[in-house]
Amino acid sequence: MAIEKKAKVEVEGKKAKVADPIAASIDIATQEMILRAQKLGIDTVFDRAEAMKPCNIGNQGTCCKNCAMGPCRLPLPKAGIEGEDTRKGLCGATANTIAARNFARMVAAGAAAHSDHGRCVAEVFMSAARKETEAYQIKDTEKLLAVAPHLGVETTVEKDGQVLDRNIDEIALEVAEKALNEWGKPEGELLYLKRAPEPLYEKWKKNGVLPRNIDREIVDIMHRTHMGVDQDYKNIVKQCTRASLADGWGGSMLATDLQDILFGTPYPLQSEANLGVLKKDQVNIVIHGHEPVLSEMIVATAQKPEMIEYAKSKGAKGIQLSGICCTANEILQRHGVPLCGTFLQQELAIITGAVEAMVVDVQCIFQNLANVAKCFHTKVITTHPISRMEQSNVEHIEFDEHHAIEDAERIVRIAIDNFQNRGADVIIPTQKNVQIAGFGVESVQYHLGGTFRGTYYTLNDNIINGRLRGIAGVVGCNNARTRHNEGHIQIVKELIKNDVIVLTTGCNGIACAMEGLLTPDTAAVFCGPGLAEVCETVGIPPVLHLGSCVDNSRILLAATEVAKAGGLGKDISDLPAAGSAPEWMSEKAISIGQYFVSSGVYTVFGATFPTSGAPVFQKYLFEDLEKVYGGKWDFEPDPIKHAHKMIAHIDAKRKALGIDKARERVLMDMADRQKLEA
Ligand code: BF8
Repeated sequence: MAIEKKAKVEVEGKKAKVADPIAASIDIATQEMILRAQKLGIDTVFDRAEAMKPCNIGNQGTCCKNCAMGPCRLPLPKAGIEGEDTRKGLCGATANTIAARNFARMVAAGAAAHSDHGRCVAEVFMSAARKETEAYQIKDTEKLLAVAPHLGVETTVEKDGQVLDRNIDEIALEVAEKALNEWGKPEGELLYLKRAPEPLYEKWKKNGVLPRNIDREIVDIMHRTHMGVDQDYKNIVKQCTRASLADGWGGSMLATDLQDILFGTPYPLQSEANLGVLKKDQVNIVIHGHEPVLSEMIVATAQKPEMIEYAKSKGAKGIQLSGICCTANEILQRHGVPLCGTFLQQELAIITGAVEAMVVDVQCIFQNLANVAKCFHTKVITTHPISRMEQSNVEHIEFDEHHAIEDAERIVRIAIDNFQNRGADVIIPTQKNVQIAGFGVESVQYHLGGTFRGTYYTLNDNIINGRLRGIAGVVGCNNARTRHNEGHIQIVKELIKNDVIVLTTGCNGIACAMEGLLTPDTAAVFCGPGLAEVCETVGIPPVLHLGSCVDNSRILLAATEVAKAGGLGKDISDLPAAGSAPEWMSEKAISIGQYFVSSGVYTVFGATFPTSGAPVFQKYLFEDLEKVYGGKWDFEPDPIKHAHKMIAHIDAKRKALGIDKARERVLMDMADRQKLEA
């Protein structure tokens, strides 16, 4: 089939500006596909970012469109603000109020996205616990038994004076009920909050931010940011904290735990990443989105011998599954399915001409996928009732856990049948890298912790003795307003060069995988001497991939384990640790940032920051919040400065803990060694 050139790089008949591929991405495969798209006259997000500039006032967070008297726009005066900030909207809302309301609505949307994903998993979990579906079973009973007590579910029973193990099916059912209840229970507080270090829980309690249930905190934000309600930015931020905690320590953490129980807790495995994972002679199915409930079924179906035979009967050598965004991270972590690319590469996968089907569920899906697919043979298949596309070439196969196997088989067959429609003009970039992924709280403990003590003590010991300077969580999206993957990679490389071990999730994890940073061999090339020594001894990469964005909850729990293991203070805010989202774009990132800050983590964002038009409010986020929760926000678009702000924070925490001298000794040892070698 010849490629039809339907999506033109044109705006109102005029040739639109197109992206310079090299300026748009650091990745050669991405550059190659941007150029190919331009040659074919197909626009991609990179070109659209050139053709359309963002609204400056919206970017600064000071455009209020919460009522029909507006939008009220409060630009920052060119000369800056001297004296009192007198800017206000028609109702009198100040720049602080408007920016805080907009910020809060981002938290609400982000928390809703993560938590609704969690709810969907909890519903499937309930079906599995009730044995209403053959497709899903309780796979990881060890994890079920570990999670149950945190939801107040007993794992043993007393009978005739004896303590006996409780029936697994009963435990699963009660876990399902207790978990689902967290979204809407009428009173009390979220059960998982007590998993946090005690001083942190006490801080939340003292400040009145313990979430009551997940849904309520999101609804509360929508109410208080309605026209004429909360007009005190500090009070609005308080609710941001509550809703974001309901995400990180609620909806996201439940999503992670229940997925692990249903699909298996990840353990390290080998895979590959980048567009080069697509196969010229196989049926390529790309899975994209966030919820792994259907993709788990597609993974199982695509491996069935009868499906592979069916693919062969249509002239293909087999079926190659790969993924984009966080559904990809989910099936990577548990099955080693390769990553096709990050958020910004979704259109580019189709532009190879090699994709038979792109199967999408929810979140981070470009509507333009359907337009790009029109130019090729690719079928775009939506699967989720809340996430459909208006374009007529999109097929909707609504997933239901009660007929999940049939849904998955139908989708895989559509892809196989489509193989014969593939055009001859297929270009698959050769770039791909090997990666070791599949880390989690359990495997980090196994590799870096004390096996016998069952804690993170050995990791702490390496931080105390200075081999490791500290820990960073580097996460989040790509943003077409910055060079694709440049911030991610420069920041991570600078951190590991300075002996900071990196925990990654989301598109940062994919970017690091594409760059080859997720292999133990990387340590000798890019790491400082201390981190290199630890990686070599233990056999781990310096960057540990912990999964999707809901799996940021794994970072919270890993930090909690470090705090509890001893020697590094008592709270997350005491740790030599920092967070980063170099190229964020999603509202989910704001919710994540807020729950990290409220859990005591210094969190730096790159790209842009959505409150820059309200300096007083921004100062509250960047400085004053630290006095409340021990964590604070920061913004730094320059990747190297960004990394060094994190390192400076880590060093300040080391000093406060009195372990800064240990690191100086380690460095002296290295210099001494070098002198000896000379
Ligand atoms: O949830 S990192 S671009 S894919 S939002 Fe989206 Fe951002 Fe990627 Fe995963 Ni997270």
